[in-house]
Order: sequence, then C-alpha cells, then structure tokens
Amino acid sequence: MNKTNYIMRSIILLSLFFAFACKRSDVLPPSPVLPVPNQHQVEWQEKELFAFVHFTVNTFTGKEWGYGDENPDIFDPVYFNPDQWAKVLKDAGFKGAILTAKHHDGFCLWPSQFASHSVKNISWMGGKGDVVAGLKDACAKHGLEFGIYLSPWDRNRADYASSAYIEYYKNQLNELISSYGPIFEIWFDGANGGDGYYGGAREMRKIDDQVYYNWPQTFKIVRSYNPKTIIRGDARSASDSRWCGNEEGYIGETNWNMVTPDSLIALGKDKKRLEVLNSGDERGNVWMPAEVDVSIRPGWFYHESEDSLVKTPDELFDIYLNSIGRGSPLLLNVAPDKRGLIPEPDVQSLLLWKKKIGDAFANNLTIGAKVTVDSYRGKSNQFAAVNLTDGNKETYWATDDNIISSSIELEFEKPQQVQYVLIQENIKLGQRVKSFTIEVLQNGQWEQVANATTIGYKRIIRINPVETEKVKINITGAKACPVISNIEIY
Ligand code: FUL
Repeated sequence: MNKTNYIMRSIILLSLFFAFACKRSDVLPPSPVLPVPNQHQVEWQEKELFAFVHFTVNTFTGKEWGYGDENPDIFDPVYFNPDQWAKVLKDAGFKGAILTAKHHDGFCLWPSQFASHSVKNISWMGGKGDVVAGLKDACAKHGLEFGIYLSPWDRNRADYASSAYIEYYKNQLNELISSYGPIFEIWFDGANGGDGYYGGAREMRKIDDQVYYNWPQTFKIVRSYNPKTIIRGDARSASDSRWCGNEEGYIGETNWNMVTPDSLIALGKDKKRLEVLNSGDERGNVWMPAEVDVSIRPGWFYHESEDSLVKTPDELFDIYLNSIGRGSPLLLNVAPDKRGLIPEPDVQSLLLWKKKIGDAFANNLTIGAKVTVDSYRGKSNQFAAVNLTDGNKETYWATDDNIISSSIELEFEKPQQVQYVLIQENIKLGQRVKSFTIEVLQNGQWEQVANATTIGYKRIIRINPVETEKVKINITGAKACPVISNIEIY
C-alpha cells in the first residue's frame, strides 16, 4: 500500500468510526409530553411528606369550625412548646409543617398589626405570644420547612364579603410572608360555609370564590416574595397544587398530575369535580399535582373525645401507600392539644408508622439484580436498562418514540420474598404511562400479580408476599414512549 492509499484508508476508517460513535451518542432524548412540572413542583413532589398543624380557639371549644364569636381568651396553651411539635415531626420523617395561622373563625395566631382578634390581645403570655413565630423558629431549628394556611373565609370580620376584607386579607398575607417567610407552601382553603358571626351580624354571607378573592392578584403577592413557594389553591387556575377531592387520605388509583382548571371550575359543585380532582385528567393542560390532606384524628383540631381514635401505624401506612405510593405528596395533620403539645398517643403512632415504613422499604432487592429490557432508545447507553436501578434519579430508561409497550425484567441472584414494587417516571419529561402489569416467575411460569394504571412521580404496588427469582414489569399503554427513572423492589 503506498503512502497516499494508506492515508486515504485511515481517513475513511476514522470517518466511519466517528460516524458510528456520533450515531450512538446522538440519539436524542424523548421530547417532553406537555404539560410538564416546573422545577419547584418537582422538588416539592420529591419531598413527599409534610405535616399540617391545626391549632386555634377550636382546640379549646371542641369545635371544628369556629363561628367567629369565640372569646379569644379561651386560647390558653399553658405548656405551649412548638419545639416538641417540630422534633416529633422531624423524627417521624416529615420535611415541612404548615400551620393554620388563621382558620375560618378569624382568630390570628400571630400579633397582626391589622387585626385586634389575635394573640396580642389575650391573657396568654401577657399578650406577647406568637404561635407562628414559635413554629417557624422550631422548624428552622429541626431542619423542617415552614408553611402557612391562611383561611380566606373569615367568620369573625364585620367586613367579610366586602372589598375592605380583601384589602385586609392581602395585608395579612404580606405581613405573614414578610415577617415569617420564606415559606415553602401557602395553603388557600376552598371552604366557604356561609354563616358566621361577622362582627355581630350573625348572618349568612355568600361570595363567588372565583370573583371575590381575585386569586390571580393574591397569588402574585406570594410569588413576589418567593417564586418557589408552592401555592395550594384548591384547583384555581395558576395554583401549583390541587386538592385531592377528599379528606380521607387517598388519591385515585389512576392519578394524573394534570388537570384543565377552567373545566374543573365549570363543574361547580358537581360530583364529577371530586372525581377529576381525585384522578386528574390525562388530557389536562396544566401540571397541578394533587396533595393528599388528611388528619391523624377524625377531626382537624384536637378534641379529647378523639384521644382513642388516633389512626394506628397500620392505618397510616395504608394512607402512605394510597398517597405517596400513588405519586402525590401527603399532608398529614397533627393537632396540638389544650396544653400546646402534640398528644402522646399521636406521637407514638407517628413514630411507629415511621418505623413501619423504614422496615418495609429497608432492603432494596434491585441492588445487584440483573436488569434487562426488550428494547431501549436508539440502543444508546444513555437510555439503557442499567439506569433503572443505578440509584440516580436523573438517569432513565426510555424506548424509541414508536414503542409504547415494553417489558423490564429483574433477576435476583437467588429467590427472594417480594411484597412491594416501586416505579418512578421521570416527570420532568411529562407523565406518560397509562397502564402496566407486574408478573413474577413461579415454577418456571410467569404469573401476573398486579394490573395497574398510572405511575407518575412514584408508584408503589403492594402484592401478596411471594418468593421468586424474577420480576417482570410490562408497560402496556402510554401517552408516548415510557421514560422510567427508577425501580425498587422490597
Ligand atoms: C377544610 C377546612 O374546612 C377544614 O377545617 C380543614 O382546615 C381542612 C384542611 O380544609 O376545607
């Protein structure tokens, strides 16, 4: 071979090599399926578990909805200790706490300069008490995020239902966020019951939620302080998170993160609204994940009569699987008692629940398991099966655009007892999977043990414990090619 030929041949070989190499790494990631979450929503969904803290005059009157005419001096938590609340919550695995700074009765748990019906005008702590500051500081000390619930409905105020009240409400919001922020979440309740004290009028007052509160402007106030704050706005347009449609502690078995807010609003009080809130809408035009809010007791506020009705660790575990295990954050309510402490039965239940979760998900069988798939995107390592079990939430397995049903097989070194299969979609690219099944190998035959619908941020499927050396997950339907970031088996 002469020198020119040698150079030509080398150039051709090199070009072929580069063409091949480029083809491999040039495989494009799947295009997002819209709508997709913003970064704040992703981070919030990843935190999974938050606490609600309901505390006000109701704690002392035994009511759930104060009428607004309560003598504020009944608020007297002699052993008030938000440090105990935060410590318990931290120990139980919560990432943040949301306090009812003002519930429907209108009593303000902070010394608001805009209200007289507040902690500043009562005997408790000589008028120097501040529950909001107390919990905010305790959360900071224990590494929890802090959030606020500010009831739009106010049964105490004489000006409720007039424009003056909206001014008052906005002032309070500004005051709370500027004095106690940054807050990770603000909770705008959808409840507007009608009758109340209203400065002595004792009458029925009805407003149109969409018009009266001017939500777009109210939301702007929140965002002006911190664009990261999650706005839980029932399901009003531009909320970051929606109500899950019930207060029992479960989101739909089918749980889409998307809804179309205008269609939801148009449903008014129709029963269908609750169904859509509970399962979302596969064709929804806004990413608005549901947050599952439920109380550890029958009521939201402390009532002595419910001391024996605290949810057990087993009941809480079911709630965990039906909320976080279906891709929605759980907002579990605790109710400080008249002393100002989270009662002992509740503390015990929370800590045993935490242990139960830890025990159930202690030993991830996919670590060290062999994982194979029937296809992966462009045969590029970037989208290969190994990404499913590498413990890195940023990497994922995906198929070619035209492939929407596909199987993943996991093989253990030796037979293992299997009870939970955990799957996660990479939601940054949109929620895709519509249906999937799970099979386990039994005596050389595949046996179907689960048939489910959506996955979303996280899906945990509980099956009857079974011993097997192989588990197969079949994606049987999807809006577009599946994009799965994680699989764990316990
Ligand atoms: C509801 C309220 O009416 C309840 O009292 C409680 O605060 C719950 C979280 O939201 O709409």
